[in-house]
Amino acid sequence: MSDDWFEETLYPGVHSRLRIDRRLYQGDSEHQRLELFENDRFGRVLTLNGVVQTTEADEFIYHEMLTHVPLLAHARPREVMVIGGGDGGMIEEVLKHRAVGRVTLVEIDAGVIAFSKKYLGSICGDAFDDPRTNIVIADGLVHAETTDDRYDVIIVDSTDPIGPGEALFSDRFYRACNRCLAPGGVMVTQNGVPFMQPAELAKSVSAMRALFADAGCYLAAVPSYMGGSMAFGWATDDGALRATGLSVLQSRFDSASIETRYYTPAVHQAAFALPRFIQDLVG
Ligand code: AG3
Repeated sequence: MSDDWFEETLYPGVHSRLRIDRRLYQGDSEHQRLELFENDRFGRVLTLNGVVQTTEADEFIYHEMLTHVPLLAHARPREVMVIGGGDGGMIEEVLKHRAVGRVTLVEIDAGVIAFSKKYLGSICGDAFDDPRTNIVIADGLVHAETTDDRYDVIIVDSTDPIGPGEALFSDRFYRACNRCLAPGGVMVTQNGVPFMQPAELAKSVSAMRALFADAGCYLAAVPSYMGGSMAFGWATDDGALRATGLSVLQSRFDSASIETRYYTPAVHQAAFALPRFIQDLVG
């Protein structure tokens, strides 16, 4: 048995380790340090700058909850933008919605896309080559501030707010997303694990609240992001979207005929129920 371990040092005072059963890649892209290894429980594990980004075994939870929740809450999502998400898992899930005409992936690091095509086929499938996929290699903040496109759904699939991901948690970034969101559109964000990163969630949601009529978060526990449930930011000018009823969600889900392993309409609704300490963080 291997005695080689990957140690995540994201949180001061609390590190977590995954055994490296097979080391597949280690190197530096233009923007960050990239590592890929196999763990017998999680399958292939992608890390950027020492932080677990996605694993073959549990990526479905994260990617399904950041796609199907906004896409099914919205009555008619045609134009979708994913910021970050260079592993392709998010666009792969978005493309399952036939109603979506185009998904624009704005990734700062072309190296992550090339790498994922080569090593993470089980996560991205053929999504990068889909005719509805539009890949833009750019800083997400700059793209959101300057694009003439308007999006029905914006999904922020970022790293944590350290290094290249930091700008994607700023007031300026949320303002830019608000600008390029179509009327009735919704933005969702990766907002960290509230038990471990409470201040980050509080800051993001309060920044969103200043710009959008409705802002808050919903939750899902993703095992490889240690520390309990992860929070996903929710921001829209249409306050009715978060209250989309179960029967409406069910009929949209049925007609989309998408197979999921985590998402169900009931899970969608329940994900907005917040434990008291998280409710207190988001006001
Ligand atoms: N990006 C989100 C990783 C966040 C990990 N953070 C944490 N454990 N607090 C995932 C990219 C997958 N497409």
